[in-house]
Amino acid sequence: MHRFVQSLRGAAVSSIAIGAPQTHRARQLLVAAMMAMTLPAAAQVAVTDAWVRGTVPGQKVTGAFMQLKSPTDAALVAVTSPVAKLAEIHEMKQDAGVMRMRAVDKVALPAGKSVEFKPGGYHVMLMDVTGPLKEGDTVPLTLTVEDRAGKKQTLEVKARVKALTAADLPAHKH
Ligand SMILES: [Cu+2]
Repeated sequence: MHRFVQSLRGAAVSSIAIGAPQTHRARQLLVAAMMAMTLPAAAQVAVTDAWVRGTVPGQKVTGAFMQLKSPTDAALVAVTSPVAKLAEIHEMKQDAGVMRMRAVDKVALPAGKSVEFKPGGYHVMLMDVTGPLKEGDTVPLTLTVEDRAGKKQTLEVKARVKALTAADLPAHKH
């Protein structure tokens, strides 16, 4: 009986002894793999102050705004969000004295320069919004950024919904 317990204990100890380094090694490999995947992205574009303008029931269109800063020359080429069936990158500017917005294929993110998406300028137009967005809600956005070599990376961003009146988004004219 005593021997049986001894051998059991021995087995348990040896399995821990074998198990621990394996787990540790597996973790190291996992961390290495994760770093290999996320390092280029982490060194990529910083997104700050991401927010979405709130909507009222029935409102299908709103804007998302943020600041983007890339350490290397890059461009924002696409945005998607689960709250909108379609998201476009828009630019708003004066055209013969009238403020107009138009969809653009990409927005250049020059190295080290902060590029602002704001009401009256570049913005992400969320269209066919699936439901009302209330102040304090979080809207996930997936940004696709392309580097100069044409390599694409995606960034997950959580944008906070601000009240409808938070900033004035000029009338939507296309
Ligand atoms: Cu727009």
